[in-house]
Amino acid sequence: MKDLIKNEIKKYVSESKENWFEEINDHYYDEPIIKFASADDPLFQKYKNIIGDHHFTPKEAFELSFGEDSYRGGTVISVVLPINEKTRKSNAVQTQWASKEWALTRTFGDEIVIKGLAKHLENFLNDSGQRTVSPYASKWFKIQRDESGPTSNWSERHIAYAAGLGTFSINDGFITEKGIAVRLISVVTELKLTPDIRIAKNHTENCLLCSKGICGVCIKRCPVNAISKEGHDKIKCYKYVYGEESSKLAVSYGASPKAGSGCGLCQTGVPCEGRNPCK
Ligand code: B12
Ligand code: SF4
Ligand code: SF4
Repeated sequence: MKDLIKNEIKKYVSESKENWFEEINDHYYDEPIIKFASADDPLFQKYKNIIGDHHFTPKEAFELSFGEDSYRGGTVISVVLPINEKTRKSNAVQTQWASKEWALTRTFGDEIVIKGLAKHLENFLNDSGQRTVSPYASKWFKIQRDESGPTSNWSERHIAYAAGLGTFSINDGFITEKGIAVRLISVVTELKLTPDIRIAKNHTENCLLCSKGICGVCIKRCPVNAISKEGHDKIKCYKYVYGEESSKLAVSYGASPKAGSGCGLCQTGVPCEGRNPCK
């Protein structure tokens, strides 16, 4: 069953017209990596302390969609979507703002491809008789503000960490075997599958600065000094990534003003861009 699910996701990414990016005559996202976590993994409960009480466990996410007492255990499926190399290279030469390709990926890749894949996987499993929900595509998904910046009630990076897909970094970005320039999506299903094993020794193992004390290239790449050896200033980053200039730039590129241009300079032109730099 795991192979069937993986093949369905890979087929969607390679064949769906939504993933075709005219601007580069190639896909928005390359072949995905897919892993599985038990919905009862105790780490999800620990996220209530690590992230905050507002962050839902898989059980809560499932019951928000299928009603109280509907949960009988299951699996969280997490997917890494690597950003196309042509898009990555276009952003790697930028020094202030996102490239056109990066900005169009932010609008169309995120809103159409990622949401489309989430709905596709949800429908595929529901049609096979396994109740499934994609938090990102559900009505209850929310981003709120706390004192350190925006935070959601379903953090895809924490879900991917639980599934053993990689680790966080000094700039908060999630470094996978296909690097940091990726997007993430997940679903919660009642289907019970063998979980993958988390091999990372800690939650920042794949970052050269966090684990070996070297690198720091992303610190120099950030145009607003939102990254330091102490970590990532989310409010500074948020103001830049979603500010007025970013909206105007997005419109000039033909992207959505609400999505903004994005930035991602800390995810491109860095040693962890397309690979795990610690390997
Ligand atoms: C809100 C948000 C933002 C906010 C805040 C980001 C943040 N750090 O939380 C702002 C506006 C700043 C932002 C910016 C960007 N974002 Co954004 N954003 C989100 C969103 C919607 C929610 C994130 C969230 O809930 N965070 C929760 C907080 C608590 O996470 P955190 O503070 O990073 O967590 C730390 C602690 O938990 C700590 N920790 C301490 N102890 C322990 C112990 C353990 C065991 C663990 C696991 C962790 C841990 O480690 C973490 C890292 O320091 C997600 C989509 C989603 N639903 O997940 C996308 C998402 C995170 N964004 C993404 C991207 C691509 C971007 C941008 C590049 C913009 C762009 N598109 O050009 C920048 C990159 C900024 C950066 N350096 O990471 C991608 C990330 C891809 C990746 N490889 O990491 C996501 C996952 C979207 C997606 N679907 O793919 N984003
Ligand atoms: S550029 Fe270097 S310091 Fe920054 S996240 Fe990547 S590996 Fe870590
Ligand atoms: S997304 Fe841009 S502003 Fe935010 S931390 Fe990365 S480089 Fe800095």
